[in-house]
Amino acid sequence: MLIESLDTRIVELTLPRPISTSIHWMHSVGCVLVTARTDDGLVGQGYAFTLNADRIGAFDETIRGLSHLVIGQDPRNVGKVFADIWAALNPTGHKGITIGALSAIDVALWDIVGKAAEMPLSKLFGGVRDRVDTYASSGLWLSDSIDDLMAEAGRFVDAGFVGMKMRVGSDALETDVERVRAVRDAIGPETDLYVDANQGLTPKQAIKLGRRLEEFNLVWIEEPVAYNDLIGHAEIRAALDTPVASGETEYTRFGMQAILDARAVDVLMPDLQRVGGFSEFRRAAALASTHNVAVSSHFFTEYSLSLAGSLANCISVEHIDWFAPLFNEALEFDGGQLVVADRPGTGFTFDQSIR
Ligand code: SMN
Ligand code: MG
Repeated sequence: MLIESLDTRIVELTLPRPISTSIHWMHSVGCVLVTARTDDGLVGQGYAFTLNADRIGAFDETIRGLSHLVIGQDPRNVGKVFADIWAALNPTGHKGITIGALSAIDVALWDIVGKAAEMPLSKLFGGVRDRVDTYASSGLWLSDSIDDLMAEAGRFVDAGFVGMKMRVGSDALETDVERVRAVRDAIGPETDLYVDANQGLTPKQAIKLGRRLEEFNLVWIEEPVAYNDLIGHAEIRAALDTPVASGETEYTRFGMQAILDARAVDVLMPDLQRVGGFSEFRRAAALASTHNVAVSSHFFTEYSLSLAGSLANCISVEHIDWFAPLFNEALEFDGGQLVVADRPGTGFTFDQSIR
């Protein structure tokens, strides 16, 4: 079984409305869809994306620039292809666009491996669960008014979500407190509430805000400070009862190891694209387990189910609905949890009519 072709296609998905976090303004996501085909007719898919399609062409170019290391290879040797690409990336580095390209290829090859075995990847990796906790994350933006926050939080509850994430990191601490109080009031004490500061605070600000937010019984405070301020994370973690989550902005097992060694997080949040695909996410989760730290996936809801279904220390999957139009298959919910797809490979295939 050999890979015959590796094709890419760029698709831009417009968000329902322009939105912001403390550091991002977004109106769309640009995606490079990667499709690998074997000589015996199997198809594997993966994608990389950027907010607003910023520099998406550079991702496309980097993926296509690695195709000579993929074409002609047996996809079941995904470990060899990963190692060859890793070695080839050495001069340009193991962060940023290079790793995003490797990740999309890694996901596409694993997708073929699962299809060749006629098994869902969650089972091929060694299944641990067929349902996983999730929380609504495609809403409650910093750009939303308090009335909008309360209305949207109510809609998430009505839709069956048992948890949701709101963004903090407003200009004034009191504004954040007021907004979190409003959402907590809207959803009641039983619904899980997460906050994400998107690195918008200093350690002092985060501790001050975190103390004020303890009364709202948050599941976690995410990226309270700059992603690379690991000492700052650890200080916040020591000062608060509320758990600290981070990791989405770091790359590869080496980045994850530094976070874990610094005792910076209660929950490690690798992002499939930045960590380095299924191969590297699984290594990151193993590293986290040696620190008795839980993992929760960032973005990539559909694909992360393969990981959540097979990683004992994965506690939840972030639910982002932005990428649903890419796929023929819809996510399945059961009592506020996400169902791990019981279809071969990732269980998700691109809708070829998407533009
Ligand atoms: C986030 C990151 C980038 C764009 C939107 C939201 C956020 C999350 O950090 O974790 O969802
Ligand atoms: Mg985040």
